[in-house]
Amino acid sequence: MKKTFIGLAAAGAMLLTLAGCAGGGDTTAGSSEGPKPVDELVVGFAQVGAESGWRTANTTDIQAAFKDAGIELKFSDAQQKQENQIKAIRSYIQQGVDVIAFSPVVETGWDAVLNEAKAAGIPVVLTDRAVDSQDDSLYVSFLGSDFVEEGKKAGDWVVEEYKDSTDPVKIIQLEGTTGAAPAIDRAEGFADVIAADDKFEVVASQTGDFTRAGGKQVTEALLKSNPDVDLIYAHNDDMALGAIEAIEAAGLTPGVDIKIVSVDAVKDGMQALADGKINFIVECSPLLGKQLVQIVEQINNGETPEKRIITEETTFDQEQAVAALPDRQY
Ligand code: GZL
Repeated sequence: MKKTFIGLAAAGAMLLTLAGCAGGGDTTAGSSEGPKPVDELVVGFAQVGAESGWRTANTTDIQAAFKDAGIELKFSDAQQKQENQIKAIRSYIQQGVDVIAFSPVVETGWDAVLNEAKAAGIPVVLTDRAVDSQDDSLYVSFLGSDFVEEGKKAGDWVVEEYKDSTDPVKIIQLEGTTGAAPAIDRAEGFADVIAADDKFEVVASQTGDFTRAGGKQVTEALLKSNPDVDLIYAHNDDMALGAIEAIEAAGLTPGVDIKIVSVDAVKDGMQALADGKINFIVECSPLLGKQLVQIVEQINNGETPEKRIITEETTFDQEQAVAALPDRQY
């Protein structure tokens, strides 16, 4: 699935428009007016929802970063519904904000509203998740993780963990929100790596929508039809934590009878990892606030931000989780 990024020329043209805009909207006084005072900037942020510990940490970090920068942040929670995010973006356009930022709940269906923002001369920044658009003039920058790489890191751990096993390794995959970039890409990266050996078999794969309740429900159902599963690959910690509840309810020991590999490394996931109920977690940092503020300030100054900014992140085994927990920010 091709994800494209803005050509620098188009980005530059959009930035010049903003630098002259009096608060976004349709007044384009050209770049002669220079940047607006930071305390007059207004940014509209359309958040996915509050579905997971990761999302809550992401929201908290972004709100704190804009408060510290003295930049007004208008915030909306779409409750994981694309139509609500589109409504919020349209509202920000109407209000004539200076920059719109959002984390697209799913990859497709954004061209119309992003073209409306472009027509209004309001630059758009993607945070966290990507859109799958053929039109590379619709956003200035995309700040977030490489989810394919995260899936590969999870797969690498599984291949290493079972390198001496000659028996089949049966895997249940708990997918994130259907159509969301992290769900699509984490599945792709993981599948690419475990394809190296046909002893690995994904016997079932189903969405738990990135929620703890979803992870528990799906795991309960899939354990009934796959009682001999060896490992669960969860696209996020919240679904892994739900799977732990289901595994324990089935009288089995998570991390031992059924191993679990997950993504995010939020505090509750790291605690389960330290407790031996999860075996490995690939970090996905939600701390995007400061970098998003920097992108907004660059836009305001008529500079061209990087079109793709990949967040830095690592991985944790059980021992590393014990050591890292005391200092975890989220
Ligand atoms: C990843 C983010 C995902 C997290 C989930 O960047 O979009 O959404 O992995 C969250 O926990 O719900």
